[in-house]
Amino acid sequence: MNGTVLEAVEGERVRIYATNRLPVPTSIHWHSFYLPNGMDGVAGLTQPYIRAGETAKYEWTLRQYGSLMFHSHHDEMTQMGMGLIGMFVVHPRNPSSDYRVDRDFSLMISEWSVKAGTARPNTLEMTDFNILTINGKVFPSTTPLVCKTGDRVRIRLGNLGAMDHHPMHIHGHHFRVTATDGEDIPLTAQWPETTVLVAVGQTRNIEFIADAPGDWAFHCHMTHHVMNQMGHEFPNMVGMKPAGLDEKIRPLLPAYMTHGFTGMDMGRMAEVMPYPPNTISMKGETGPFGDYISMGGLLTILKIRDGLARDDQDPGWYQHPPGTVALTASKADLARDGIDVNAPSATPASTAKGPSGVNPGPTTRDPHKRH
Ligand SMILES: [Cu+2]
Repeated sequence: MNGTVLEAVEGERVRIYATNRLPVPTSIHWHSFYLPNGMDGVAGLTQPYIRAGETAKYEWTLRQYGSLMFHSHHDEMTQMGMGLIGMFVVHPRNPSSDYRVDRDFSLMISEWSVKAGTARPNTLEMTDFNILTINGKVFPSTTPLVCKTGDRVRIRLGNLGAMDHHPMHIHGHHFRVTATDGEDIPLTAQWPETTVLVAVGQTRNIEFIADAPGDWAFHCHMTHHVMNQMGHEFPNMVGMKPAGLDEKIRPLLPAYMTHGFTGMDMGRMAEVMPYPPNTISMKGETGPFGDYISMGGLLTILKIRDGLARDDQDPGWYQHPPGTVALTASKADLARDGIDVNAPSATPASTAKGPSGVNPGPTTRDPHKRH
């Protein structure tokens, strides 16, 4: 069910048959819905179990619209941990003119514990989740959010992971949070943001005008949530040169890999050292400049293009207009702006004033810094 989106219209009477193909009992809870208590789907509390092989019937009239969710409400740690979750979008019966958008995306966030080389989520895990997904996929397998320049865009975010809240961050744009848990926020109560926290059990709608062509990252801002296969078992080697260490340890631990002495440049690491079978790469893919995009997990790309057709086609990488990409500074640039990259960074000599008189800060390039 992980990437499933059910859709209906406010005022409709829905009848949903839930067939249990598990070897154990289950139930389905309709999360944030107004409904009769007996349709709420809490196994044992509001209904008998749906036992293995049985089909239950849920039926009620939708008295609301919004971004809502559904999930197993029996043995949640196991069944939700195995992915029995989904989004349920109810559209308004009489949408106001300002409700309409050109693009409407639904992204369900969840998290899994899948140890390297294994094929099944560890549902006993309580804190250490290592695979974080959008609609059941990690970047670069996540679906890009394709928009035409000028489109009004809605992104519906839901989080039915076990433990982690996700500050979802957009690049190059500001949005407004327009709805929480299936209720609209009045226009007068909305404010601009670039990051919205989507806590476990919440939905958030965000809206913005896609006015800047390009490939814009949209991702969780927690740094290990844009990586895969993270774990606690590894020592911190940053700043240390572990020459030959991996080769000595690998006869004892075949998959052993030091996490680098300058950082975890795992994309490149993957090229020289294969992963164990049934294991996802730690990070992304090679981008348009031939360099690796060092993010996986909770990342998708907002691809905005001029004059795009209505149907969602991945237009490939953005072709930047000449002169609009941050490239290596030329000697002439540096000389013109009085930048001496070899000067000690703490002395006044290295902190040349920019044209505006604002101190531009240390000029030494930090290869690990990213926005
Ligand atoms: Cu996160």
